[in-house]
Amino acid sequence: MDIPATLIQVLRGARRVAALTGAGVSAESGVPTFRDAQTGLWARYDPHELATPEAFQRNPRLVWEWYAWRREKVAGVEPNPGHYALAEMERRFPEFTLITQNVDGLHRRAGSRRVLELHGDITRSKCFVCGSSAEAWTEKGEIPPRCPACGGRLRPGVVWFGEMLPERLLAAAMDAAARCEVFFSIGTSSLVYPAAALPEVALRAGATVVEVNPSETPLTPHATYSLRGLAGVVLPALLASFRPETARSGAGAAPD
Ligand code: BJW
Ligand code: ZN
Repeated sequence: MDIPATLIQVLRGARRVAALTGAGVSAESGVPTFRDAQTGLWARYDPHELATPEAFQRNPRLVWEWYAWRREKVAGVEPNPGHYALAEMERRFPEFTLITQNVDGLHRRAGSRRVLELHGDITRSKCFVCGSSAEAWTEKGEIPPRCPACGGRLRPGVVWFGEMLPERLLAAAMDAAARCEVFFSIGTSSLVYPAAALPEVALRAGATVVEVNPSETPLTPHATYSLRGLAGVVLPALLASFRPETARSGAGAAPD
């Protein structure tokens, strides 16, 4: 993968960098994406029947079981070179913000220490009624299980269509997008808002916006660079192509 020389130059001098990831970054780990043909989860299931509060109210058992199946799938996969390259970027740039729409926890498992998980975490559960998070509950065979605090039904700890994103996380992501010099949009179809607004914010603030995706998205015509390829190939190549002028020292620092 050839990285444009002008981009390498920008990366060498960059101090504030932000990256937004989507389902595509986990595709090479074997986690199906949402909208890709054939392997996309939602090619087989209608997302609107599964990932909304209304769907949960209509058929809580179906939705709970779908998430249980996905949770199991995620537990059986490993981070890929794309996740590891992003964990390395956190060590290389003085200010690096990783923002993900993914709920699979693979960035944390790859060693990224600060991750803004905008759409939640599939391994967590919370109460549909009182909102309290539930780590443990008494198994009574009921699906979904009941909230230990109020007896309401438990639901996955993710953000569904029509729900607000965690305010503090979204504010931090917007701030990083507005302040960064380089913004990466990796493995996302750039269709779901408000996450899809983040590269728009970065562009308006004058950042260099780099898209990494094998396919075109609504962001492609606006991106400063569009690197067509798999995240697990492009991101390690990017990392190998530059050395920031202001690399951090200390444990885990990049070797020279
Ligand atoms: C590779 C690759 C490889 C493949 N390497 N790449 C403005 C206009 C219109 C509508 C709205 C609007 N603002 C808000 C809305 C409504 C809605 C929305 O955006 N709808 C759009 C569809 C139009 N947004 C919301 O409801 C959000 N809430 C909100 O806005 O609250 C305020 C509000 C409330 C009420 C009314 C109005 C406003 C919440 C959004 C929550 C999204 N939740 C989900 C489910 C999470 C839980 C779960 O996992 O089940 O999040 S939906 C789903 O989409 C999931 C994803 O995180 C998200 C994004 O998908 P992503 O990651 O981009 O995946 P794909 O599959 O779409 O794309 C994969 C890409 O990877 C492709 O491009 C491939 O080419 C690429 N790829 N292999 C690199 N190896
Ligand atoms: Zn409750």
